[in-house]
Amino acid sequence: MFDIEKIRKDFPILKRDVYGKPLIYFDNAATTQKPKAVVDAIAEEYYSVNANVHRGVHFLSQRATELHEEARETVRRFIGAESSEEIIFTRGTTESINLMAFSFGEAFIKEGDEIIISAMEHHSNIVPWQMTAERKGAKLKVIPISDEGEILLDEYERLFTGRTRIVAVAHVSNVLGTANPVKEMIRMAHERGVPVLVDGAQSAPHMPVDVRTLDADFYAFSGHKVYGPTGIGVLYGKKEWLDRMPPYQGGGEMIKNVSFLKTTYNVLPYKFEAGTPDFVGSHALAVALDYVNAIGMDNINRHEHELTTYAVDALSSLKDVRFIGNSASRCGVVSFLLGNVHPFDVGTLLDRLGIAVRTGHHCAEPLMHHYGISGTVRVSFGLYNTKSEVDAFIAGMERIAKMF
Ligand code: C6P
Repeated sequence: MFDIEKIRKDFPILKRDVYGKPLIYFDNAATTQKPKAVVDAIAEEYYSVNANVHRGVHFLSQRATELHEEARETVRRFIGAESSEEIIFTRGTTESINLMAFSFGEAFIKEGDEIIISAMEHHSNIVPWQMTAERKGAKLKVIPISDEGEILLDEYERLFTGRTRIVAVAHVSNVLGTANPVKEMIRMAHERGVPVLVDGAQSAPHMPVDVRTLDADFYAFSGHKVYGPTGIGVLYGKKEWLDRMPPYQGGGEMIKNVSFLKTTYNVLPYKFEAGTPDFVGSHALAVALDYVNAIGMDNINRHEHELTTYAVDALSSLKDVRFIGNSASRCGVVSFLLGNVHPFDVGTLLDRLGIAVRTGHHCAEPLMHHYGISGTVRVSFGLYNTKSEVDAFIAGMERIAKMF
């Protein structure tokens, strides 16, 4: 049962006012609010367990290590990976992709090789690859998209050559909301022996994800977007790839033996986890994943889909609203412009009504160039949002439209 009133009670922040108005939080693609269970887990671990992991023989260290490794197992189950060796804890999606761009780049990308990304990528899935391309003398190729905001699969297919080494693509666009056909894209890449990294920052919070069904070689997501804490994220990689990739950073956990002559590296996944990991964050992330699992990712997906359709229909009835992205597969995100009104003005006026939305380029400047705009107003839903919140937002938009 998806009991929205019960769910909302789990998020203390939703009770607060902003400028004397009840908070309506529609900026979930940037970060989600945290259920009490997650905040409590963080406090509880600091109050009663805190000790460094994998280092101590003492009770607290053993217990902290257990929680950290249980969290890895929870993540493994959440994304359907085969082994917890394939789950690397990072600081978030950005660090996961940087790890990939560096380490995969070192092992497999040479001068003249090619990397494929799409026109709708977040900067975090563009810049690390540009850096690799620069370092290695490789070339970045970009999959074009339609005006509806969908990947053009024929064009994608045409980009492959004998020099293609990797495809890195968003599962769901943080601006357009488009859920890309990544399973099909992975199949097409695999036919040519090319691995695929899926940027799951905007899919992990909104839909059931099974990396083995997708056959994704790599999948990255952030804890803070899936109701967990900031500062923790995940890179999933198939063992056969990770085994062949060099470490990303040196020190601490990633080491087996050190001498001044030669250092040997730890086994997976520790080879990629230098220094003290965010063991409190990993446990709190697991609590967040247990929380969403208890509600059911299918139920969350259905609820958010209803809200998205409802919001799109209501916005369509307003004069002068232009949607940026209009894919049938839209998932939890609606971007739009109101006539010639600057997105920043719309966002500021909505804010005064207690409604938090994001405005600007959403860290996807090349996508803005594609549409010839400088930014959008973006509404993004989470599991606790309601239709009556959407009604309040539409009423706010009607007022703003009249003002201009
Ligand atoms: N997008 C947004 O408001 P980090 O910051 O590492 O947790 O996630 C980066 C990232 C990578 N890929 C996609 C598709 C994303 O949406 C994001 C983060 C936020 O849209 C903050 S810019």
